[in-house]
Amino acid sequence: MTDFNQITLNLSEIAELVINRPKQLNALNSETLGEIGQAIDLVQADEQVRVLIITGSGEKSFVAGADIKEMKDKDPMEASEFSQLGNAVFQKIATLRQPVIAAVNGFALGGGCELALACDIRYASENAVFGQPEVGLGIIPGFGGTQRLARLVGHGQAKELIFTGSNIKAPEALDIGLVNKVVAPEELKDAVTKLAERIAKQAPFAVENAKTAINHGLDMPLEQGLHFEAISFGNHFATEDQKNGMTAFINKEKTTFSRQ
Ligand code: DAK
Repeated sequence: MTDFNQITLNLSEIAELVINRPKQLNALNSETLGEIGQAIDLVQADEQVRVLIITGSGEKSFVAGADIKEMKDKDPMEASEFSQLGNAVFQKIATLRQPVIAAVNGFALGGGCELALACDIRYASENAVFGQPEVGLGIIPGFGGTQRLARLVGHGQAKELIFTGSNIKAPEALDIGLVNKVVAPEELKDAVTKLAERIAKQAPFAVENAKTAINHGLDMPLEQGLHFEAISFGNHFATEDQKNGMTAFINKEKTTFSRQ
């Protein structure tokens, strides 16, 4: 366990980062964002970590957005710096070499929805609520919401959510593809852990490179993406994991992977 003020980080094969401001419904202030950034650097550098789970503390909220009390009196320059800090931290999550799963255990509003969007996979509890309420506060989503939401659910659904500032519940989030799965609140931890364990059993380089290829491909024309995939595919044939994985299949044996 690494010590922070606003978050908890547990580094192990399946690492967990908990945003720990339950009285403020885990709203993100500058300190929380800074600590999340530091935690992501630690995860990135830790060889043992195969998957990162991000969740909020308490039963009510994943993250209820950026901290409105801290944000209220910012001038345009400070607001832009705050947005850049948030974007840099969320981009670190999106490009972290390991897969990141959001365990959305309640409100995921504004910056909270954007935090979930920066993760690779989202599982939600039945009581989760998603929304981008920023236009009702006189601002627009500032931590990637206008970009990542449209890429994930399509621009029509993203525009409806962002223009109306409406909240949607977990089943609707599932319908539009905002989350991968919805489970009862008491089952969320278990469901996310099982998913993480399944990912952690696969060849780590292959999982990491698949993440990179998918992410890069989203920003490229198909032809370029396919070229990127082919180069990356070839690189795996210089790894022990490829040799062990294929040999084990042919010999009808199980194998464990070493990230080599
Ligand atoms: N910020 C600060 N405090 C918050 C908060 C937030 N986002 N959300 C909740 N809290 C605090 C409440 O003020 C309250 O504190 P006390 O009054 O007890 O001191 C405590 O958490 C419990 O909240 P409630 O009493 O309101 O609890 P309820 O169950 O009645 O309602 C709620 C829960 C989630 C529906 C409600 O709290 C709510 O509507 N919260 C605000 C949700 C929201 O609007 N989130 C989006 C925030 S805006 C940008 C950078 C970033 C962003 C935009 C631009 N640039 C710089 C360009 C991102 C913006 C956002 O995320």
